[in-house]
Amino acid sequence: MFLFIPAMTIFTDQPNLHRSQMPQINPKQLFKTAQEILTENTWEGRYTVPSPNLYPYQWNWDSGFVAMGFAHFDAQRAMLELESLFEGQWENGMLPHIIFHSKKREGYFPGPSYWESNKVPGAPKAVDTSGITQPPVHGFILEKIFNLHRNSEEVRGFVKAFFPKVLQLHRYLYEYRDPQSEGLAFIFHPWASGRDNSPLWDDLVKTIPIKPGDIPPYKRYDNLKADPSERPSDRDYDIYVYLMELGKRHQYNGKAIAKESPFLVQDTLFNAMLIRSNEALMNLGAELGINTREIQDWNTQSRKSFEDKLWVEALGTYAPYDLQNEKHIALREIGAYTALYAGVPSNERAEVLKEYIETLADRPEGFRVMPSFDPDHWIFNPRKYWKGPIWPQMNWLVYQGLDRYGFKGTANHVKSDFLDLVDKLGFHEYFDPRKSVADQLEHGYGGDHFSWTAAVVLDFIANS
Ligand code: 9WN
Repeated sequence: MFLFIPAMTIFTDQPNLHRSQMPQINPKQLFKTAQEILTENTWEGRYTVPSPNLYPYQWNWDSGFVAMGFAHFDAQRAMLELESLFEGQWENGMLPHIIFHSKKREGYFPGPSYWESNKVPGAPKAVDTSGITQPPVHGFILEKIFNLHRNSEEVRGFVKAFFPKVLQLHRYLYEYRDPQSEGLAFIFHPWASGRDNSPLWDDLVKTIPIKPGDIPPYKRYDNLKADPSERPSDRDYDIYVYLMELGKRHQYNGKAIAKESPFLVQDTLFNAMLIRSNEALMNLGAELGINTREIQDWNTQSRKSFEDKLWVEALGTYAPYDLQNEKHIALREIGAYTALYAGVPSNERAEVLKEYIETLADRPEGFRVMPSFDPDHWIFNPRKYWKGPIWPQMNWLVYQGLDRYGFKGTANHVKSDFLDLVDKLGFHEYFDPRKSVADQLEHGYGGDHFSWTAAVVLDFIANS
């Protein structure tokens, strides 16, 4: 595909960002490096790993973003990425968070043999997978690929054939993960939120008692490959293992897990992605002549429940709901702001969300937007994984939401802050939001050569 990328400065109409402070980036170079990263992170010609050293398998929502990145320069690879990912889909529709195409690779816990997916009826026979899922981004990624290649018969054919797989994933979420039929799917593991050690889960997991013998011995690799001070704690990992063991005992059956799991959460990001993906499927249905009545009914209810149940007036934002303890997890955190992309908030609420994001940009100590957690909370940590750093795919989602509601200046600020970080600090997993600190660093945090960082750069630059 031919793509014209003009030399440019990322402009923003954000009033508080003066022209002299506007980041100068080299979009052609960034675009090229991003292409190289996705190509080099693709293994066996068919699937892409998030980061070759740290995460050596195919991950669920990472591959969604990867497919979007490829769609900007190689439609075949975009389609193959989704196809290889959905090779891991279970018969009941569940899409696992990791697909272990290559069993021989080691150096990640929990690896292919941990999950025992091969013992679960309806799990794929040809490939091992994990037993939990991740935010359902695939509907809107499919729509993205379609929109970029709407004149290609091959892509149209692919999208039409692929549509039922995404539909089946959504049907699984409504059937197995929504015991009260509220239209809000639950997750039973922090990893399924995509935001592993977010402070959101801290209080809840503290209530989970782990007695000796409750969890098997295990060996972490993540803290050997990335700076351990940035990674989740050992106690976090014990909880992750405890909840995986619980899932394994029930063969990962959502209905059975709902009765027992101490961690049962209707998450903001997870449900915002479901709603946005429902909407994308409805749009695709209209384009391709597919009946979407069932999806429309789901989505009407999901949108209403999200608005009614997850909004916390005192915070002025949405918050996940803890189903076991029947209360909000009332903390200010980035997942809530992705509701904008799902088109959920009323204009009044959208304004409140946008204003908060602007206050982040205006802080006297100098922040890039948008940190993953509330910088005014004592637990905020700008280096520690999901407790504060800026994450590429989250910035992309927040950008899309602001843009959808017409908040172009704030949206462009989010985009330009992110591109500026990658330009200065490389294609890392996450970044320090404090300008004074990040500008003195030589690289970002976590894994390097990171796939969704590349994918987000490709999409941002192609649409600039
Ligand atoms: C567990 C791959 C994944 C992302 C998640 C991110 C991190 C894994 C880990 O890496 O989680 O799934 O081992 O820490 O939190 O969002 O999909 O990039």
